[in-house]
Amino acid sequence: MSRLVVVSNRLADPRKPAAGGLAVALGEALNQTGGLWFGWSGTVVEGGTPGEGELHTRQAGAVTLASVDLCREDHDSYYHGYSNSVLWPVFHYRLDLADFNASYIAGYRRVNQMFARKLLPLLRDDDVIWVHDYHLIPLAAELRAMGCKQRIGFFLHIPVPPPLIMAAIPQHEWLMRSLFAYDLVGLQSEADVSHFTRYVRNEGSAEALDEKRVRAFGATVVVQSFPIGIDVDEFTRLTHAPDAVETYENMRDEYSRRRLLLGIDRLDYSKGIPQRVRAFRELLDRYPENRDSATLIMIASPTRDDVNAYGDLRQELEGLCGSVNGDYGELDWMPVRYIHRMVARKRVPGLCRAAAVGLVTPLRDGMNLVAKEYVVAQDPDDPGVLVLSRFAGAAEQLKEALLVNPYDTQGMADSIQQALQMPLAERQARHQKLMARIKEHDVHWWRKAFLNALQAAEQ
Ligand code: GDG
Repeated sequence: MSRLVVVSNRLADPRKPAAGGLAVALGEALNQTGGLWFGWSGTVVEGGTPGEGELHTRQAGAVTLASVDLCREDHDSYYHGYSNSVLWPVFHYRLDLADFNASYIAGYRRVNQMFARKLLPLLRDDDVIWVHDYHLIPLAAELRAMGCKQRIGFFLHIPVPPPLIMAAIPQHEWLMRSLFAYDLVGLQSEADVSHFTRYVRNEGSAEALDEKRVRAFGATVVVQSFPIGIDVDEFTRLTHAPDAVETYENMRDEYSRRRLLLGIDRLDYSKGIPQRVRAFRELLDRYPENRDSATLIMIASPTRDDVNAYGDLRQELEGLCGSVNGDYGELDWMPVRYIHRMVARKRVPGLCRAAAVGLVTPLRDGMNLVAKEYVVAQDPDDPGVLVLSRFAGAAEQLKEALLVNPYDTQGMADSIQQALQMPLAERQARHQKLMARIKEHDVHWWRKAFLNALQAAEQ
């Protein structure tokens, strides 16, 4: 069996439970092959030299963790700049929030080149390399330029935008051409595959060789969707562990007369959080029977605070929550409970189980794992209802959720009302179907499907 090498912006120690489903699933594969995980150490060196960073290696069981530091200038232009102020907003269709500062691209290239330079000497001839996400799109091209012949696959965790949105990025052609240095490009959904192929047809004069192989820019790549899943067994275990049970019971007792609606996201503008509060306000307005009853718990954990658009979002959300509470709150009932902190992972399933409605309403999302976690945490005998944005990658799979358009405030309020009123038999039937699909396509399926396709991709 070839050794697996995983490359991602950040590393996680796969043995630590806080690492999350993805890290655990990758860790499992790395452990089987005695693998290597390579990425940024998380350390920013003030005043360091651009394009240079110290390499640290340590052993975590059978896995070698190799990481490099970034100097301040590289970090700001590669990470905050090109990755999170250009690629993240544009790939989520938010041209209005993109900051096309011309200096960012140099840092992005420099860090990808440095990653390639530091990784190359650590590689063995029969390694299989799996690169993750938008921070590292040009990594394979940089590795190939240095003579790397190993199989390299890429998985993009965020959406691929339609061609004309992609074309707004000044370096769009270079980025898309870079993807053709991989042997396999994995995307979250069929919509993403279709955007990718349409782009290369328009801009790269692609010929599709068969269903999955695309030839453009003088190279051939296999492009396929691999919808990412969660670790269902692990999340089920967490749901029945004492911390989650305690959280569930506390919530149930505290809100015994009330119905809980839950949102859990990073406080990111792609997640449609203000739209959700507006729909909730509309629910209280149009369906007054929910006043003094329906309570929206919104956990919006801090993220990328240094990027301007995130501060603006926080302010907008605080204003919205304050106004709903001011207009509808009673002495003993606050309609919105907004928490701008990270909740401990072990409490998340308990919160999900206590909520009659799970609100997952992104404006655009690669997949959205919270949707799957919410379903898995439910009591199958008395399950809650998932209200899911049609613009989440997960909507391609989770058809039995109530699919909503987060831009349509009234429509979303109506769907939330429908969820709150749904008869038990219908809730059970929908939950059963959702569960079956989430189980079948869990994170282990995802990892195996990707790695099998990478092995099979002709070089
Ligand atoms: C990217 C793509 C794609 C959230 N708040 C708290 C907390 N979380 C956990 C959730 C879930 C994870 O973080 C978020 O996963 P998502 O999939 O929803 O979103 P992104 O972070 O944007 O991830 C996305 C994913 O990559 C995988 O490919 O699905 O589309 O954008 O597990 O539960 N966890 C804890 N406290 C919180 O407050 N402990």
